[in-house]
Amino acid sequence: MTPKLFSLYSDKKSIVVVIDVLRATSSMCIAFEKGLDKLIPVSTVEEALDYRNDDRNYILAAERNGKPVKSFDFGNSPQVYIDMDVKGRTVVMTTTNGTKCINIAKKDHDVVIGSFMNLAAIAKWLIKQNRDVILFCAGWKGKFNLEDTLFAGALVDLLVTSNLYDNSCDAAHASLVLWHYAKQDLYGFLDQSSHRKRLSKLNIDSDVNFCLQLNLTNKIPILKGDILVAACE
Ligand code: 3SL
Repeated sequence: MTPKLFSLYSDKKSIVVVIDVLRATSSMCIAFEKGLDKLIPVSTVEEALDYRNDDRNYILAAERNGKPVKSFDFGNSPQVYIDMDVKGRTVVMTTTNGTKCINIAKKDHDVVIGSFMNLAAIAKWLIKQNRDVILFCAGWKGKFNLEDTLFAGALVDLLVTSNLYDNSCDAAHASLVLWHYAKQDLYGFLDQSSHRKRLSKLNIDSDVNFCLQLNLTNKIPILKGDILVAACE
């Protein structure tokens, strides 16, 4: 439920699904849906800037506290990828929480990226892997958040109803209860959530609606070394 808890669950063998639905992992999913070739998730702005003068012509994306970071090509809005031609390109991305969690998880685990946009696809893909799964909610600066927990609940629901998975964890059970409670109106349920309010203040509420769309893609961003590439369900 938070990055601070991750070490308690890390077992060095499960597949880890990193979840940051507002907005990092949604941006990643939609970018691959639009044909992105590779995405390099880095933890710091400095690491991202190191790619700037590379002649491979990277697209540089950086967000801190919800805002785009000055001198980068853009921030972390998933909607920028809709009209952008990213076919064959590589994005270097750093975000407040999501990219950091990917880099924490990759030390000991295989990592894939989940968001409402690839919910059904990632569930099917995980079921085929026949391995234990840890759902890693990015939260906000180490703290719990509602939106990632809701997505975790949606994924738990699909995994458990496949009958191949047993849910042996109270955090997963709580996320499932929350998902069942909220699934008819995710946007309304998040009305009082801290990150929806944060994004509202920045006038980017439309990103929240965008990120709550289910099953827009069957692409599953998967980490190979330090680079995310697209697998398909
Ligand atoms: O923290 C993150 O990784 C971001 O997704 C936060 S934001 O939605 O871009 O503000």
